Amino acid sequence: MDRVDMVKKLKPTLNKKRYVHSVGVEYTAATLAFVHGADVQKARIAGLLHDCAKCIPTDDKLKKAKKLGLPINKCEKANPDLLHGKLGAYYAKEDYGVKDADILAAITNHTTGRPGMSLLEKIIFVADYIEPNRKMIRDLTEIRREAYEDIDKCIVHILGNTLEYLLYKDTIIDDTTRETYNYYIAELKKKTNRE
Ligand code: DGI
Ligand code: FE
Ligand code: FE
Repeated sequence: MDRVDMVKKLKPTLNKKRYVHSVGVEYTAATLAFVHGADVQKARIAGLLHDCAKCIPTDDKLKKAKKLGLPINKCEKANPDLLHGKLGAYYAKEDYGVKDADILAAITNHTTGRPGMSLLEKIIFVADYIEPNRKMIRDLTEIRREAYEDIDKCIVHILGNTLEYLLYKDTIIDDTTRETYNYYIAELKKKTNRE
């Protein structure tokens, strides 16, 4: 499916703010792919579609994930909005004809990240957070600079701030979010030890 057809399908499933955000993630992911040497077209598709399941009502997210037999952890059960990545990858494949496993993984893992992300997964995780339509959040100027200069450092910064925010909100935190944070802290340490 080409971009025009994807947009035709995607637009009516999202509210205006979410559509504008998706296009923002698409072109931000393209710029990151340029800088870091990833496939620009893949980055665009993953960025455009990453939130394609976001606007499904919360209860329906859980119902659909169950019906599809997707793995659902405790945190996702308590907070089914977290399932929009997994569901999004399913729709990207079934409704938008995306076959590329790396694009599907980038959509699946864009909210929590995961230890050992591919470059494309990192790009979508970061682009989601820094795209220009995001309201100004703490450290965003610095995080945007890190995104282009040291993407692993940027990931640690994003996850650190996200974990702090989630702790402050006193909501349940997905194990993967913490595991990803710890993994990339260790990666940064390895890098500085080598220098
Ligand atoms: O879909 P977006 O809003 O563009 O961004 P996203 O997919 O990163 O989702 C952001 C939301 O997910 C934000 O409200 C924080 C929340 N989130 C991220 N990790 C966790 C989490 N919420 C819980 N409860 N637990 C997590 O580990
Ligand atoms: Fe999302
Ligand atoms: Fe998003």
